[in-house]
Amino acid sequence: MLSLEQLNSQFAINHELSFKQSDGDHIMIDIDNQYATARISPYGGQVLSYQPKGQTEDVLFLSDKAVYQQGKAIRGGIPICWPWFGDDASGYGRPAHGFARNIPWDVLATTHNSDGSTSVKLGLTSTEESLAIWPNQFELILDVTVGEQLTLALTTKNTDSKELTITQALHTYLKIGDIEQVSVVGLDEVNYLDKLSGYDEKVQSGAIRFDKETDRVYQNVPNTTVLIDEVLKRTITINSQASNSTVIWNPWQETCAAFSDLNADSYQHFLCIETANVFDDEVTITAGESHILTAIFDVENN
Ligand code: TA6
Repeated sequence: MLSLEQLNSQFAINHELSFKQSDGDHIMIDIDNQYATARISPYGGQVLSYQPKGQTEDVLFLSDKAVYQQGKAIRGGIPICWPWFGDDASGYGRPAHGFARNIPWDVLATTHNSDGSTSVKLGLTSTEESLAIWPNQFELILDVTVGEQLTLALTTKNTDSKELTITQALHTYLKIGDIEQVSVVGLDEVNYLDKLSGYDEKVQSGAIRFDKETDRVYQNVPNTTVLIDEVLKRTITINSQASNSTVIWNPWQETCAAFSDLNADSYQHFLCIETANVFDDEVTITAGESHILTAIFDVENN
């Protein structure tokens, strides 16, 4: 990993993008352009903040008890769950949601785009350590564009001589005014697996509202999911590409209390809407090929 000085010398963009030492031992990328402010952590390849200039609240939730230490996932923003989603099925005691969110990524490029938006390219490649827990050569690229919209494109390149299979999620924590005054539309009539009832298969009826712990994997999903926030008086539209699953998660009060990196009332102020390919929607990539998972976030005031 380059030093703070080297990063700023190589990648800073005058008055638009700079690198800062943050709490803990992480270096952050801070962006401030005509459209929005944002913060990206090269550790974990994780967008932590995105606030369009017309918004009084960040679009993303970031816990004020998040831990910024090597090996620990940062609680909030958009964690990258890769190359597996959920608990380690292998039983080797590998970290839940894969290893990409628990290690530093390289800064590959920063760009001031002609439309005034700002792009950042981060990369992760297989190493002896990764091969020891996941025997596949890979290159993982995250392209983030901060503008009128927030766009993330996660490219998995199979640089091995054999096919590889992944499950993945952009595990987005959206900041909300009150969990009991939001609704999610766009998943009506879609089948989902309910983690809280043994992954029973159910069918969504109408908009999703929340009055208890919710942990669902929607499958064969449409490309657009919408969050309507009656308190913050805004609508967040998520358009995805190459995503067949959407995970909807809120821990509610009891489960939330068990997280040391969340406050007791945090559950009231975030909802995870995750752009994913998980369980049956796993992705197999032949040698030399790539897969790109994309999510585009659009915010409008109501
Ligand atoms: O995406 C939902 C979920 O899998 C929940 O079951 C819960 O485990 C959540 O992710 C948080 O996981 P983490 O490993 O980030 O604490």
